[in-house]
Amino acid sequence: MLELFHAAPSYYSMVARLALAEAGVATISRLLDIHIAKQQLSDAYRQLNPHMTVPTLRGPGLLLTDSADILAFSAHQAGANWLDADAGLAPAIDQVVTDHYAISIENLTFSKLLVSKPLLLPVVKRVLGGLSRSLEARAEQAADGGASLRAKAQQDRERLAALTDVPPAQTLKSMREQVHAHLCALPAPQFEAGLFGDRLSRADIVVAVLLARLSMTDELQLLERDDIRQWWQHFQTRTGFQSANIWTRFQKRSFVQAVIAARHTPLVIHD
Ligand SMILES: N[C@@H](CCC(=O)N[C@@H](CS)C(=O)NCC(=O)O)C(=O)O
Repeated sequence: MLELFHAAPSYYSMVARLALAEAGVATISRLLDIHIAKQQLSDAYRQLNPHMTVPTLRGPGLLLTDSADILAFSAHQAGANWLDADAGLAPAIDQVVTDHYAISIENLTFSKLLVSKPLLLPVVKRVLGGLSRSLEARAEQAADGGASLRAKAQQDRERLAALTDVPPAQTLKSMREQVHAHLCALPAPQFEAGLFGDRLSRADIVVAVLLARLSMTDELQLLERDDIRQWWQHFQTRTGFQSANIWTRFQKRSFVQAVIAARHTPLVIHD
């Protein structure tokens, strides 16, 4: 049986959850608290996923540590049920997926948050600054030399720089432009079908999760196309979508429940 290590509110976990659900791949849910207990930074999880991010998919002879790989795995499992199997459509589907992954969801989400709540900036600075210092300190003591911890510390410094070197309003403006261009370039879907035809593809998965995030951050006005709006309305009624716990708004209660549930996740990573 496959195990999916993920976090309830995490964007890339949602990509993995939706892809696996729509492809009909069953997994055991292993919830992590990446916000408060920061279980992704534990040594146990680091051995599984050196990037210390969610999602991770593990099974017999399988270890995928990036949502794009889990998405590709799901497409492979779905076979002819997804349009990725159609060689003629593959380049166009790839293009949508590549353009999607070129969007920094973190910059979009955080710049919006900081524009709406500027008083949070010192808190974000303190948290990210503290994190990189503690990762560096752990790297000094790490039995394996601590390369992955140093890389993560560097990533946190870069995250901080992205939020502080450029005013959040300016970041938000350029993120809006990028997302708007991405949505404008999507193909014209048929109603009640996939973006590329009569079945789903990896493109449907990433666009659905992106629209869910736009909805959660109150940025859905970036979607000006009626055809994609209709596709999105219908997509949300799918059983796969409903079972994948895709957040279209911030769910305070679910957030707390997931944090509590994550305490019971066995983080003994090695069998
Ligand atoms: N490229 C990775 C990015 C994963 C990622 O950044 N996940 C976020 C949650 S959406 C995370 O784990 N953040 C916690 C951290 O970086 O410490 C993927 O697509 O899986």
